[in-house]
Amino acid sequence: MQFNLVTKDAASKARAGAITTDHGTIETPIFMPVGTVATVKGVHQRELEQDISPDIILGNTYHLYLRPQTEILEKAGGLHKFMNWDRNILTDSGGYQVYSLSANRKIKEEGVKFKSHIDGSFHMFTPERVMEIQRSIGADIIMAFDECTPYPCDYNYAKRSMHMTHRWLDRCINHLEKTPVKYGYDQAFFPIVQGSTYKDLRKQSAEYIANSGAVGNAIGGLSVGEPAEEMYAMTEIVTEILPEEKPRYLMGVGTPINILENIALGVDMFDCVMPTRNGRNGTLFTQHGTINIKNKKWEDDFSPLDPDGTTWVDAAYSKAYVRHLFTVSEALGRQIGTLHNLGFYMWLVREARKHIIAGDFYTWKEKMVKQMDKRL
Ligand code: PRF
Repeated sequence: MQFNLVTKDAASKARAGAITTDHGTIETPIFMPVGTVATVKGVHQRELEQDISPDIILGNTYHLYLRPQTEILEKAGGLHKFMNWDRNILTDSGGYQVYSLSANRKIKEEGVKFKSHIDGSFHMFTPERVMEIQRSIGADIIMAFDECTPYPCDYNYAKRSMHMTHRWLDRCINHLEKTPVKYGYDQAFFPIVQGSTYKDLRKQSAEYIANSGAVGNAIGGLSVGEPAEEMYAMTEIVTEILPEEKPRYLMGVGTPINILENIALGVDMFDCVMPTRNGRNGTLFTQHGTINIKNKKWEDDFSPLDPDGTTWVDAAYSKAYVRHLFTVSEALGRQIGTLHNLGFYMWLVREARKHIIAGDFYTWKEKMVKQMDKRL
């Protein structure tokens, strides 16, 4: 994996860059649509490739390990072939899903024992096991096994957890060296900064992660319920320390405003279920604010779904029609909502990149944040 910094913004810490892997080039800043179980929910591959066209999507180790299971993915020749996606994929390690999804879990130094949210069966994730699973899935970027602390989190717990995440990182790196790739192409490994909302812990963790010498670095443990200002403060501390010449990935963030604010703080990569999940329940993001398309007020509004939108659904369907589809619970409504939101998120990060390169990112960002902060 290679990262080229193209432009640094003068008025903020925003950067435009390009990551290149064996599955192509990813222009940053980037938003990665979430494809948890080998599908970006509600989107055909042709629509994903042609209408949304992200350079990279995300998959989840936890889900793919439980279903279809690693054995099937190996037989398929890896996740790219299984789902017919030949651009980049990143897999999260399960270090978050285990805590947020499994029915119960026991966290120990050795790893995490958890009960499947699907059939109640017991499983054990260790840093070593998670590296092996991610080799079998075969994503282009794979993540360290970490513990994402909840919010709020008491200082002593956060400190102990952070140190364990650091020890787990060393085990991941050791084991990865001994575990060859399965499908002939390279897999880049990203470690994850933790430390909850404590400045000294964030600083210590960022230093540890920076020293691990990885090709890219991630920031975890944020957007877990803390106020946005606290998230931005933590991002700022961490991006001051993480090496400038390597991509920075802020995990599970966030709203369109969160994304622009964190780009301004030097983050290059984002993922979040928000555009897809909210798209399925009728919450649509636009340049001028957020719409609940199920609202009665759209009942006879025959104007385009999003007059400023760049995805074909934005001009092809009216608000009244999409509202109707949600009212009658038709799958097409959820599909249109998903395409609109993913199209909007991709537009937003591509536009951010253009403005970084043009040199007016900061003023554009300020304007966008103001106009998006509305409910329509
Ligand atoms: N760790 C991992 N994945 C994550 C997170 C984390 O802290 C978050 C936190 N927002 C989202 N996804 N491994």
